[in-house]
Amino acid sequence: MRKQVVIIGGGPAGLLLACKLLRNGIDFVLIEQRTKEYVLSRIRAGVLESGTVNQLVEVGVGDRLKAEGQTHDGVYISTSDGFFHVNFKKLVNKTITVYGQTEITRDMYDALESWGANLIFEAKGVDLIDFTSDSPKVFYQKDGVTHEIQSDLIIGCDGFHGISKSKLSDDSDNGFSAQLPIGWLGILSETPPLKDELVYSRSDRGFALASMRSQCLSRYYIQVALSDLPENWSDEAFWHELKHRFPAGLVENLVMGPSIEKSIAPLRAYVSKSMSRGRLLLCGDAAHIVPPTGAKGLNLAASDVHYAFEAITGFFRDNDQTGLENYSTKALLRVWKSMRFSWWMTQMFHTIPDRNPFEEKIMASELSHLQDSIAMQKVFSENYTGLPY
Ligand code: RFL
Ligand code: PHB
Repeated sequence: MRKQVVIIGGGPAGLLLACKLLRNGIDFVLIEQRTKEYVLSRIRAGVLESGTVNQLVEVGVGDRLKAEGQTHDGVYISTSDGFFHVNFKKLVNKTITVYGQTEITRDMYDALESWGANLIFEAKGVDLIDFTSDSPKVFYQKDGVTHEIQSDLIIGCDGFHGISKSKLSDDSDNGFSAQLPIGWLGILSETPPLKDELVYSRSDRGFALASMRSQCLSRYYIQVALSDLPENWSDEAFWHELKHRFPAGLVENLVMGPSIEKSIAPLRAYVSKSMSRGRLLLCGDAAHIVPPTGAKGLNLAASDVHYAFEAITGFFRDNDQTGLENYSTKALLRVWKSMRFSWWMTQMFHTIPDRNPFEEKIMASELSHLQDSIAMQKVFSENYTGLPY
């Protein structure tokens, strides 16, 4: 098989790029190692920046998002003393949209299938070679048969555990990373959300977040030790702990119910030194992982795709390689700014075991500064709603 582009990975990054290429007549194949059902069952992101929403709408997959996504003007922030609201709309005239990653992924798969896109599922043993030459190749196995695809470009959208990331350098140390000794225990429950908008909480017992997917589907998280396991937490224990991480006045009307999903996500940070090598470009979690505080992961995948698409069209339309050469520098600039924000929010909201009492005081003071200063709230709003591309 010969294609202009091979996309490896069918998560949000790979799917968004596929939609863009298809709409612009660039011939591609997307190969995903799992089944579609498996990809759709992963409960992850919930908050979209306007840049992400705009891209989805522009590419023609925004109808359900526009109809069912909830626009939020701000977020609530709760402290040990009470809570306050940061109003993005008023401060920076921007909003966010609450719409699940599962739904975006479903919308993009539905659209791509109806447009007749070339999608290959359950591709095993994926490997890529010759990407520093003009004719890179991708191999995969399906139903016991090995396939070879020759292409002009390979776009690695295969997440943090994918193969593409390992191809970027010859040594194993390809990036900058930090691991926190904590994770987020998350549950999904068919109950109305705590409030009309998200509530981030810093408490003496650790971080908590009240999020949502719709008016009858809530997503809650509490900070736990990295070594903890979901099976250690009954629903009762989860709700009990959650209630103790918000001020009493805020949770008196909390509606509790059985969890329909329960999992722990580690809090880690990783940024690749480079996001490209020759004819191989990385997008999304394949190139970086941000801690979930601030909801930047999926949104960064979308901004990477925006830059990658510019480079790809420049290459095929104008026969110009400059975009490919500049892709990594351009994308990394925005990645590091989002990482800075996520890292700062993570440090400010969590109690981190190896931090000393002085450092805890400084972080509590960051939060009270945010509460008191309109200038700080403006900076927060600008970052939370998404920096420009
Ligand atoms: P994905 O979603 O991991 O998709 C990669 C795909 O590649 C496939 N794959 C391969 N395919 C072929 N060959 C191989 N060798 C392959 N290896 C892997 C995988 O099966 C998979 O289908 O990466 P992508 O597309 O870059 O998307 C990134 C986002 O999924 C991620 O950043 C977000 O989910 C992060 N995130 C959030 N981001 C937000 O913007 N807003 C949020 O509110 C938000 N909340 C979250 C989150 C992530 C969380 N977890 C579980 C880490 C909340 C949580 C709890
Ligand atoms: C979510 O709803 O899953 C969510 C919301 C905000 C975050 C992270 C995750 O910062």
